[in-house]
Amino acid sequence: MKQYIDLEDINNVDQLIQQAIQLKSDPFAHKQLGKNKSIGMLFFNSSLRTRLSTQKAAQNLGMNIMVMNLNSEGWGLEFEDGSVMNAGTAEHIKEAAAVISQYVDVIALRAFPSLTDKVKDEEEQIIRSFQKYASVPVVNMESATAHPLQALTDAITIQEFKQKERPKVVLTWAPHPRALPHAVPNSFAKMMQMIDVDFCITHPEGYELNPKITGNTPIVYNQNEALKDADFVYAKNWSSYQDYGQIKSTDESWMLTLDKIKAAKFMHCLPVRRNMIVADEILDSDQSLVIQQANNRTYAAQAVLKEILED
Ligand code: AN0
Ligand code: CP
Repeated sequence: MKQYIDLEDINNVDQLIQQAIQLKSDPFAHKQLGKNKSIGMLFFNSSLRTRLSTQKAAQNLGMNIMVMNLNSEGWGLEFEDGSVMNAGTAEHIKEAAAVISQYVDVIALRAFPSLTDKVKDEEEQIIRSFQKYASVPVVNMESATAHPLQALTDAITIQEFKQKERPKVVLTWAPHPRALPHAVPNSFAKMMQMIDVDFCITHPEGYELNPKITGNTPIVYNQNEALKDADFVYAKNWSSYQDYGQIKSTDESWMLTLDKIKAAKFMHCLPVRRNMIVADEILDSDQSLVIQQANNRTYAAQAVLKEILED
């Protein structure tokens, strides 16, 4: 693997899932692979899981780790080509990416969308600029439109817990007080199209994701109908894609309860707002996989870093 910007960078998804499960059973088997190699983890936004699990994954492979919160600790970065830098930004991405590439062997990056400018967000300027000006592989730790490490984690978790060959998986929108990105549902939907599951999406009207991403995936506006006979229920809030970044509904009847999901397993990428997205009764029950899911973040990242180091 040359980079992990999005799910298209995966050569063989089933093999990568199996590799992650293998690494989970023997995390230190490749401790020599990353010897004298470094990863630079650069954050423009908050993180708990991505930061710690990717760090742990790199550590398991014997790598050295450098972490930097670029927004608060670095110089203000300029991304526009040819700009006269007489305002807020102090350093151009051309120098920054080239310099960082001399210190590390892999750059991992988190940069959320503005949610105000759809065109700009979809250009993925930050991660694409790093890809362009860095001379080392770039790993996406959640960009404006994609969270491929999370999606790989989700596929691993479904593989581990499925009880039938082709389980029914439902992605459901759920209410949230703040406008959230589309990265997690985008990547989850794409991943579900790559593995053998019976997949549908449910959300209130007006919450359609990018149709280029949802493709032929069935969209059901009636949540209860969508949830019928589900094996896995994946909850996530996102803001409107059509009316970009807007909150069109906070309808609390979309919150997940045990009564709604019946015997299905519950998944969420975390962090989750309790009794907003999902009731305590689910998160505190054995049906919730969120903790096991978060554990798999380590092995998803480790499988990806291993392939990058081997390449
Ligand atoms: C972020 C999101 O929805 O993209 C990160 C999730 C992994 N969530 C929040 O901002 C709450
Ligand atoms: N799921 C996830 O990416 O969590 P963090 O935002 O805490 O990294």
